[in-house]
Amino acid sequence: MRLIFATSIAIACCLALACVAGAEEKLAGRATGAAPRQVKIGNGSGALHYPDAQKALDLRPGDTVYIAAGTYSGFSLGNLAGSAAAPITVTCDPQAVFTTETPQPNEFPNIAHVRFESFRYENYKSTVMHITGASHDLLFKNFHITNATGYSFHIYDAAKVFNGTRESTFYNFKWENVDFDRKTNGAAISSSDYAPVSNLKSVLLDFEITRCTFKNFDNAALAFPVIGLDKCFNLQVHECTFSDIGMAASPIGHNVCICGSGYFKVYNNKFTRQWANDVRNWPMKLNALGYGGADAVNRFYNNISWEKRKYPMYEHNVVPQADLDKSSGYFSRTSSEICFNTLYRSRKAADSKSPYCGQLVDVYSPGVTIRHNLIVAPEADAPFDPRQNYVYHLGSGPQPDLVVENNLVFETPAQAGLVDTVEFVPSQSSPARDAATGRVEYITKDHYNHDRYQGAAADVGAVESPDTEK
Ligand SMILES: [Ca+2]
Repeated sequence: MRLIFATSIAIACCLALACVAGAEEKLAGRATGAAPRQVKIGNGSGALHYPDAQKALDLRPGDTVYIAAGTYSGFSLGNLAGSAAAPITVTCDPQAVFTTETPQPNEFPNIAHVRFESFRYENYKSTVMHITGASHDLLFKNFHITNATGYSFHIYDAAKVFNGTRESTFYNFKWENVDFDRKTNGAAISSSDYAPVSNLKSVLLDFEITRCTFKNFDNAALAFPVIGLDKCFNLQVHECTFSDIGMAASPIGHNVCICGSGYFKVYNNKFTRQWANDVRNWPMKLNALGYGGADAVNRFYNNISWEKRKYPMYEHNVVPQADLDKSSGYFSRTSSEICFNTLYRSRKAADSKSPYCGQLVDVYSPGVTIRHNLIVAPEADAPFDPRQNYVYHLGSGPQPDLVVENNLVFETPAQAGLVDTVEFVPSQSSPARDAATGRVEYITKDHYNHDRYQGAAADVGAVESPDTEK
């Protein structure tokens, strides 16, 4: 990336920064085809407020906005569009940090083809970004958010109601290498409005969250998920780590890592010491724009979960028929496929006020397939009972279209033949080795992105052991 600082602009900018709060470059309109440039904003303190950024900063596709070193309370940026070929980048000096003890507006209306990179929020008692309007094709990369409260990324606009067009949705959002550490009272990434799914407000398409870490979440009063996305179709969460996700006392001690309605692809993640479900999904597909076909199903695979407390890894919930009936035919139920996961040492929640249920999957509605999962030392706080079903729990009675095949349960890691409970690799003599049958066509790699089908067959569980015969 070129960092262009026309000399005269840079000098003007530096002079302005010396004396004017929130200084910015004011430039005459540039000729079409002008080289991309960098625009520096911020004078080291205060809130950065650019509700009409394109015009105010004279930005064109390919340009970069650079936030100067300093300590800022908030950042708002609206009405800004790059292009698919030349997105606009908004980035920070390594010595720039955002901190606040009071909620900030931080509004981001109508932003498209913008990449936000290298942001640091510390002791941030506010929403980081509230995204509204005609916003799409956004990247959030290399964020470090510590000791934050509230919704950090809140993508929600009550005025945005789905009418069958892509333009009436939020689409193509991606978070990459975004780290959260210490978080209370609000989801990290959320669209939830707690309204019925049928209201068609703020439909989300093609969201991706990858290589992010979420740790030390502790919601004191209400149970907030880590990621809470409703009416979200084709959410992909992969290669993320969730750890030490805390409890809420009300109504019962629980939490959720990834929660919402729609259909999600959740794979190659690690979950540990979380109170409750890794995924709790209200399964729906969208009968429009290509989100209602054969791939419009939930897929949860190659995940490892250990020291999980209270609830199953995956919960397939039920969308109320009344909500589907009110969705103008746009929403209908879909299924879930839970394959090749490893579950180790699920545990009771010490302060839980409701029954403990530590199976792999909680099934509340039809259409669940559970294959090739490895369960080791289930319910670590209770004696192992070989007659118990540790694979699935029927939370509201028997369900049709339930397929359960070839899952393995062992009392101890030694019996499962795991090399260790750090990497969870089956040893050469493990009964999980080559114990899968056939192939799941969309699963070609294991948890560590090694070939899924080594040796005579795939191994049961998230990790494929190396084929030493090669
Ligand atoms: Ca194998």
